[in-house]
Amino acid sequence: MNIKALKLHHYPATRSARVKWVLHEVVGDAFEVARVEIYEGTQYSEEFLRLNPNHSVPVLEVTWEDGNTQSMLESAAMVCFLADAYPDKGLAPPPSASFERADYLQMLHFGSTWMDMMLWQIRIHEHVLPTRERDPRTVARYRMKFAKEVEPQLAERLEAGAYICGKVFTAADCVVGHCVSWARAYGLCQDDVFQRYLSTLSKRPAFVSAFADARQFSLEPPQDAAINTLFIG
Ligand SMILES: N[C@@H](CCC(=O)N[C@@H](CS)C(=O)NCC(=O)O)C(=O)O
Repeated sequence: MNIKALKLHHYPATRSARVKWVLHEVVGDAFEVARVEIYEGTQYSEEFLRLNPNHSVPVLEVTWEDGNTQSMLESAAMVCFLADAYPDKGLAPPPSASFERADYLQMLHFGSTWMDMMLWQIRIHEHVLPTRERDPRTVARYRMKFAKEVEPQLAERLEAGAYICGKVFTAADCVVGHCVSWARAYGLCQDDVFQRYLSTLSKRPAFVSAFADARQFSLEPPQDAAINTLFIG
């Protein structure tokens, strides 16, 4: 069935930016964006919780040609879905038993689970949890693990090819690229190879559109922000 409309619930530079990037790659500007003020706690409103009980962005509403609307709640699923839904854009090796498809899925999910998990722990223990709940050991553990284990794996790939899966840009770059940029905000991924990677990615018009609002994001929520009392992990 054909997709009739797409609507992204988004907050600048967060995980919804990965999906916004892929949306710009596949449909240009032909999708709706609803900004969710996550520092003001809009994601905990009854209306938003009906859409996403996990109180988070992104949410992607997909309206099908029969008029039904479906909500997707996981950024990696959205990225994969969109790349496959618009095969003419060449963002993913076709879903078949191939080395390229296996490698693409491996890297997309390495970004969305393994890298993301470490960055999220650093983020909440450095910036989001109430001070009494922050654990410096968790931050130290994941900073060390990211630098010692993740960075060399990425660097080896990026030294062999401009993109995370080799010579061709794929939707896996939208996830890994977002995580690399996130990591750099924490002083990780500082080697030249990562700078080169982001410089290559940032030349894409879809990247420019997706991150045009990124400066509106601050790592630290304002002191009086509602999220400081509402956030539950
Ligand atoms: N599994 C989700 C995680 C989404 C997520 O945690 N989003 C954060 C922003 S990056 C959020 O909206 N947090 C708000 C909150 O939990 O209060 C995905 O990757 O799509």
